[in-house]
Amino acid sequence: MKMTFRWFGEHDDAVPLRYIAQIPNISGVVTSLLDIPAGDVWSIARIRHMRDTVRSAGLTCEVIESVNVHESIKLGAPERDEKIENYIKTLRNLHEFGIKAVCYNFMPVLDWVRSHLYFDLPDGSKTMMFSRDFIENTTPELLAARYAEDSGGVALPGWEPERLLYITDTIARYADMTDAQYVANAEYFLDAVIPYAERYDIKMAIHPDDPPTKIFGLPRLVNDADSIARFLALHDSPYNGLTLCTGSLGANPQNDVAAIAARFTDRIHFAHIRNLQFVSDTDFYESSHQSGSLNIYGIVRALADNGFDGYVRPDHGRMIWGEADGMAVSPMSRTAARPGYGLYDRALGAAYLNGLWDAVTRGRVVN
Ligand SMILES: [Mn+2]
Repeated sequence: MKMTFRWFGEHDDAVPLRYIAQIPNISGVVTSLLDIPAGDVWSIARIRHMRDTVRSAGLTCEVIESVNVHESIKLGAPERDEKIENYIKTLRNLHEFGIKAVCYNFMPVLDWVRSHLYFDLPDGSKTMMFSRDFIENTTPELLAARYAEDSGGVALPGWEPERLLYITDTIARYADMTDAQYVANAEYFLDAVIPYAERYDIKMAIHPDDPPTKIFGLPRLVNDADSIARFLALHDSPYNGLTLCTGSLGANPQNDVAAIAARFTDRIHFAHIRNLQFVSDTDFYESSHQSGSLNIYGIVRALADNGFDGYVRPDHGRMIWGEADGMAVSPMSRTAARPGYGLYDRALGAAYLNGLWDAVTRGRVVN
């Protein structure tokens, strides 16, 4: 298990790399080039600068989250071949700088969805929340506007301005698409890309749908054990793998996340581990890594028992210790901490996960 931490880049993250490097047992950061539009090639120069910046803090840069998939690929539109070619060129360039895994998702139009970015908990912390009723009574456009206002103008990954400009039109293009067509479009992408992932030794790790249920009538691809098995079989290679996102999969109370972790360990290359607290069958808020509805111990143990040797990062945390109140983590920082991505609660999460891993593996021969 290699413990990592998500970092959004030198101009896009309030948390400095040197603080991340002080978290016990952290080996590297998971990062991206957020300003490069989906479908464009990541240049050698940009990747080198990203890698060197991370290394200068004594951290490794081996996992990218994300290289986004252009909408035409998800739609099966004619320009997809050119965009897939660009995706492969990006993988080739990432390979030159030692990238070992790429997290990506195949969610139509919208990335992750929450109803609240800063929901107040009784202890004074703030956290993200999902209310099914709220989502069913809003529109994607209203939600995007709400996010922009709540996040103080920070471009949220998955809700980048260039994506939002076309949100209404793009959603309309999915109106007649069946789930079977959507699966076929994913298969087309995998058949083209995975042979190159093998050549460049980059493990592709799809992120499950977040939340794991239909949103605004859009198709869904990866959200429970059956759909994970179906997806991995579309192109049967160790390089066609999964990001185990416990909070995404766990948002469906029917999903046994520990059982999913155990069943697919050899195809899990990256794990996002976080907890959530259900307030009803459909609604939840993101709780601390230790306290919540999910059995994080059982999930970590399932990974350890099955020989997991991939990357892990603590996932979303609450905003604690004043982080959401405008208290800058770094005096040099130009941006506020992103919802879910403050320093403190994620660092506590990493410490908890490290402790669990130690407790279940000490004295055993594991990776
Ligand atoms: Mn995740």
